[in-house]
Amino acid sequence: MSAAQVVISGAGLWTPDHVITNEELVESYNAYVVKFNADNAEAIAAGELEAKPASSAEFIEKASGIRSRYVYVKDGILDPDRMTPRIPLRAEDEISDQAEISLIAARKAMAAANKTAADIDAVIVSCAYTQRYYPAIAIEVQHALGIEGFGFDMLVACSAGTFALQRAYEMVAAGTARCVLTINPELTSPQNNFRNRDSHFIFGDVATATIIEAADTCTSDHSYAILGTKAETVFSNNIRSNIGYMVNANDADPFSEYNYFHQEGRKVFKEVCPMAADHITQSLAAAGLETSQVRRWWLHQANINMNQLIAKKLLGRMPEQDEAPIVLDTYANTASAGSLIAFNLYHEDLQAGDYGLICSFGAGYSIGSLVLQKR
Ligand code: CO8
Repeated sequence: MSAAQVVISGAGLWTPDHVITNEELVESYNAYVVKFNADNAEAIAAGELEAKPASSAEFIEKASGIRSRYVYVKDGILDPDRMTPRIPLRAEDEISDQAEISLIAARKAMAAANKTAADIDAVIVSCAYTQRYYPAIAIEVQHALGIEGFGFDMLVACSAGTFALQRAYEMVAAGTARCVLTINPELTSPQNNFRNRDSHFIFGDVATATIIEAADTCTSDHSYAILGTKAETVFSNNIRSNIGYMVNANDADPFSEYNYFHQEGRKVFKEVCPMAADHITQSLAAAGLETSQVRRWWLHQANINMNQLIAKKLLGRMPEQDEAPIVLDTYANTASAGSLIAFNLYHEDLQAGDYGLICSFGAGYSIGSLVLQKR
């Protein structure tokens, strides 16, 4: 028995209402630095502590391509005495923050795919962090939408989006689910260390959702056959976030640098770019394609220079925005959702037969790709 042809038939995007520009972010960071250096003047003068240097909006845009980011809650982030969003704790009978934003993206994806709750058999919530361990956010979303079947959460940092799509693809191909809803509610701002100059500008909040189903049930106006998938992980300590349920048992400070996101950005850049280019070449070759045949590249959105370098390795030239759309200028790095924001915003114009590739790369290291063809 041959496996069913599997398609992506709908995509949904939730973009937060609040924007923080580089200029706003740098103004608040620099106010924090002035205060920190004044408060610690004696220790700095005695050589016991290093003075913190100022950040700059020009550096951020040049080094990353990021100009602004969306945030779920802006209140608190720019307050030099707080530097983290103020998100009120919700009661257990209220919907959780991540389920709420998941639902907005999920309903859009379901509408795009012409699906109701009755059509869907499984929900996967997959992202860099979930706000609690159980009950799974996916089960809360499943319940809110009235979906029967099952749901589960998975975490694979930057590749949580592509890896979830691959698991959904396998379920539909195997016939264990007719239709799967995958969601990436990336609430990065609570884990972003806004007091760290190297990384305070990197992340933004967003949620994306995708519908995966068998081709023979698909009635969507814009559907993409999945021609191949590839997942790859190689252990690296260069991107870490250590916050977890052991924090009290460890007598550790939950707000230490160790517990927030931190990275060796240069090393990541140097190591991940060639890995991603090789991965993509292999992924396309396995589907019988060459890079020149790919009409659109929905690449991970961490750093514009990374995307240009990877595209240049693949194409031998700089890509046009129409070929490899950049969304990180306004969304920043949204962990696993980046390539899927690009897919959401730039997929309807492709012609039947056009090839495209979704690829994520980042912490783990983890790299995931799907080769698609517009139907
Ligand atoms: N303002 C001004 N100057 C600065 C700043 C700043 N904000 N930051 C650094 N500098 C200075 C440095 O001190 C350095 O000065 P000097 O040359 O005198 O030492 C100079 O600028 C250059 O610094 P870097 O070498 O650090 O700068 P880069 O050009 O390498 O750019 C980047 C830094 C942008 C971080 C770049 O290295 C990069 O993008 N690397 C790739 C990173 C990447 O993709 N990481 C993946 C992270 S995301 C992920 O994996 C998933 C996690 C998901 C969730 C997270 C939720 C929070």
